[in-house]
Amino acid sequence: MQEYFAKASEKDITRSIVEEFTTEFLSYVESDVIIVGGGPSGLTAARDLASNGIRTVVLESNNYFGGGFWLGGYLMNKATVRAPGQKFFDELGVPYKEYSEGLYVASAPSACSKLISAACDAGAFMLNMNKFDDVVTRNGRVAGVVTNWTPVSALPRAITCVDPVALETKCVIDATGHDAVVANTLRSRNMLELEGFGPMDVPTSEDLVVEKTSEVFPGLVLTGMAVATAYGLPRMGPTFGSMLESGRRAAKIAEEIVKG
Ligand code: 48F
Repeated sequence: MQEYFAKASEKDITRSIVEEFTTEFLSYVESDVIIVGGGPSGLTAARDLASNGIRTVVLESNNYFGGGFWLGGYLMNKATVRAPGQKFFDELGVPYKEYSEGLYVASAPSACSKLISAACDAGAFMLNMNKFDDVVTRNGRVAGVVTNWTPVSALPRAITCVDPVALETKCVIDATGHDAVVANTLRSRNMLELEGFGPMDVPTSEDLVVEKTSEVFPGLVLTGMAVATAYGLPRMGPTFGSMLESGRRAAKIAEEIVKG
């Protein structure tokens, strides 16, 4: 047999995976910003923050990043944005067409993969298969997240006493979509009120999601559909401009928090 590949063997491959992962993980046990949820809003925030030199973690419970951005709606993979949302397609180099005046449509896999790639290239630490479990609070502020490997939550009850670990940070962004998982850990303790999202109204929802993107609790910023859940805004239709714009706004707010 002609040897086509280099001689690295199983032990070298194992060492490279474990050492590279743990080295990176250890350097992000303390970070500037942790974004929980790697959908369109979270990834946009990650890209903006990391490109400005802010040490950023994206914590995602799925194996894949992208959230609802892989599909445009109704299981059909065309992503729409209303103007001026096409500027994000321009920035990412996503081909698109103007479907009607001010309404733009692109391949969702193209847009989603380019956004994931942009967040990685900007230098965010991408931590997938990690399920957010709880917040860390200190002196009345959100100061970190408690996380565990996602498969732990699927273990039988008899062996679920697998303790998680915690990561410390200056700011957490809840980008977990409609479920607003991070904000809900505060709501369940009566530390925060969440109104729950209302019926669909795309034009109203898009504007308000961006406008209401904010720090809802010291150290906790909401972005994307989590904003609608918190403020009782109409649910979003299958369009993404406000998810991307809200992510950008969340990044600005988080950067101000980090810089004090
Ligand atoms: O739902 P998702 O795409 O959130 P988004 O950025 O965008 C919403 C749109 O996709 C769409 C819409 C507007 O067009 O209505 O729904 O607000 O992404 C949320 C991400 O959070 C992850 C989840 O897997 C997904 O990738 N997530 C949810 N719970 C957890 C989590 C958790 N406990 N820990 C970590 N990640």
